[in-house]
Amino acid sequence: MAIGNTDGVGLPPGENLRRQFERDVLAGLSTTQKTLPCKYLYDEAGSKLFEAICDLDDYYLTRTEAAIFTRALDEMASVLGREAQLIEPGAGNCEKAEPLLAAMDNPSAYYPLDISREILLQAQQRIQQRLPQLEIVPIIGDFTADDVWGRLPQSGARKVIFFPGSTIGNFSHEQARALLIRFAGQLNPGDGLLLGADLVKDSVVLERAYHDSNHVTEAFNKNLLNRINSELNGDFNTEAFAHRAFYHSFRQRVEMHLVSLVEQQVSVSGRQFQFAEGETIHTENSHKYTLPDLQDLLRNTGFSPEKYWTDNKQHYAIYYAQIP
Ligand code: AVI
Repeated sequence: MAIGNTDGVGLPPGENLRRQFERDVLAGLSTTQKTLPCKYLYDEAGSKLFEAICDLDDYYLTRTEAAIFTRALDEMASVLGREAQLIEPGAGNCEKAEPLLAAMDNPSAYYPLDISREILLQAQQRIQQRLPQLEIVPIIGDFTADDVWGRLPQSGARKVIFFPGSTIGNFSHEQARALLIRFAGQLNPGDGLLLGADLVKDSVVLERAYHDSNHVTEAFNKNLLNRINSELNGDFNTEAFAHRAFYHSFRQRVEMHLVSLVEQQVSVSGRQFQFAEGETIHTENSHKYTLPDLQDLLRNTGFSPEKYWTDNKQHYAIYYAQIP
């Protein structure tokens, strides 16, 4: 991941990433509430586990969003307009953009941004076969870093930033605002944003989604400990930690933690960390929004909310907003 630090200048990119990971893990395990940034959940094994989560019955987000897209695709395409260019931060395998691009009226370009070169290049080939006229330029990097946005080709076409998947929920409210302000900074009046977000709902439904009966989310969460063991010479015993996910209704978020089942000491990169029995490592927040929250977020970050689509249970929303 291209993270904007300068102290690893001259090192191979992989070594820079390892050092950043090490710094973040050592810092996160040194705070009173131990915490690890959720972006590190997605190594190769973690990304596969996340794909498996998306197929779970309990994890309603992916299929609910997909159903909204399927139902409203033509309407969305007409809102995006003729010859627009689509920019997708964190595009992954681009499977959500593909049907949208196919439905759009002669889109002028697609710029998927992601840290994973391989996955982007495979997606480029696949989409190019289906849409041979479309200009596709993959941009490799971390969309939360400045340098990536500077590499976007500039043209006069209308731009639409496509940010589905409820990824916005994994940012704190402050970070989400900063991110949308960054998006708005890339856009001109009349340009748009298509944003997918998970909505506040019954806590039983929410907690089942993050504590699924197939234990895939447990494996996803614990994989972070395996990753620390293999990349940072750690000695976490994954059996000595339990997966916990709960909805915090005041903060409107599902929190994911790893709970130490015993008092124990763990070594990472030669440093020792003590865990009391019951102490947790906070590994992820997944914020849930109401429709008015989303409108406020969009208005406070320079957008004018224009239209939204939701499912009949109002579990999930896709918002279209424009720069006025
Ligand atoms: C990627 N992100 C939107 C997922 C979510 O629902 O917050 C990550 C996830 N964590 C556990 N399950 C899924």
